[in-house]
Amino acid sequence: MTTESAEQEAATAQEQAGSAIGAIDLRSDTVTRPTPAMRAAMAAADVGDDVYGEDPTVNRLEARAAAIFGREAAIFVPTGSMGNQIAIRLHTQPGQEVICEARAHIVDWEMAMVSAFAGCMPRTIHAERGVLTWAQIREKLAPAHLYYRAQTGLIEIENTHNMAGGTVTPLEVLHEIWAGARDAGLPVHLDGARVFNAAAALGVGVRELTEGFDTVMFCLSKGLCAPVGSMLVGSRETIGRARRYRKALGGGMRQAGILAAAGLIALEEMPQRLAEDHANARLLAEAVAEMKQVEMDLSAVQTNIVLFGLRNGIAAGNVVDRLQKRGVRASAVGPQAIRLVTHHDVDRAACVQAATALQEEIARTPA
Ligand code: TLP
Repeated sequence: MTTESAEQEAATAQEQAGSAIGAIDLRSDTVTRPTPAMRAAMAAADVGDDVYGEDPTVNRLEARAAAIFGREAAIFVPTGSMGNQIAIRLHTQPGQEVICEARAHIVDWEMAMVSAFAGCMPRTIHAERGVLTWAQIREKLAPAHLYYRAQTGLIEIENTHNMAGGTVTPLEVLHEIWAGARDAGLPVHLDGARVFNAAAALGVGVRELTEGFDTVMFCLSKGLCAPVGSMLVGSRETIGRARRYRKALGGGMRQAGILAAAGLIALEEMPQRLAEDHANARLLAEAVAEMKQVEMDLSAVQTNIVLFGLRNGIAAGNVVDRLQKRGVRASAVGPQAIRLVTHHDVDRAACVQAATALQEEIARTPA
């Protein structure tokens, strides 16, 4: 077989399989691939055994993350889920409650580890657009004098809020939560998987946006394009204890500097371009918002996520299947709900193309 026909065959197979490669992949910003600069840095990374604390590139990444967030320490973890679960375990005792929003990632997508690992129960609150307020949280605090009631151990906030559609919790709302939690003597953890998106949308720095949290988890592997990795930042004492839990969960990586090298570029160079993703999300949202088959609140589209409902019994799965045949990938996140996520690997032209495909396929899909 000639090289040309082998390539042709691979391309056809890929097309038939609906492969993400070559498609306009709006399923998530987790699909971003490392940039050429990241690949070069990974190849050249200086490494050592990080379980011995001897990987210079991991140490550099942790120091930079701590400095950027204005904290004493940071730890590199393989995933955002692991970072969140370590934090929850750190702040709580088995038998306590964790107050969080009803659609929080720690509830829906972290394999019940709040219960299985920390031994706690999520005490959920449905908040409009996923934005929890101190007034709502205060109502759910377990009164400390009731010895026969599970006690509140932790408050958890997600900013941006993924399943509410990438919505942003503003700084003044956070200030109230931080002050209330401090008065109540409760720790607050941030699932900041996309905190750089929140910061870009609000026009504030991540340090200011997170200063009142006891711990912050953020992902390098989503819109910031690193292939793998998240960070947990906090006090020296807290992060010291986090190292034990990371190891317990099997997250003690060895020459992890290969990954941290990409993480450093993600942290230093990629946040600056997130506004582009937000503008592209806006373009997609505006393309479908006015359709009679679509239910969407445009003002809830604040960052790189577009979440919308379908009316008239149109199944999200059917729309997603039709889009895939046209080389556009989207996620059905409910029987009649679709999520689109913009990122580095889909440029403006791709989003324009996706917007047309969306309009046509939503209009054509029968109920
Ligand atoms: N989110 C993924 C899926 O798990 C839903 C996605 O495609 O959006 N916190 C938040 C708010 C997240 O959105 C995610 C991943 C995580 C934590 C977990 O990160 P990883 O995937 O690194 O464990």
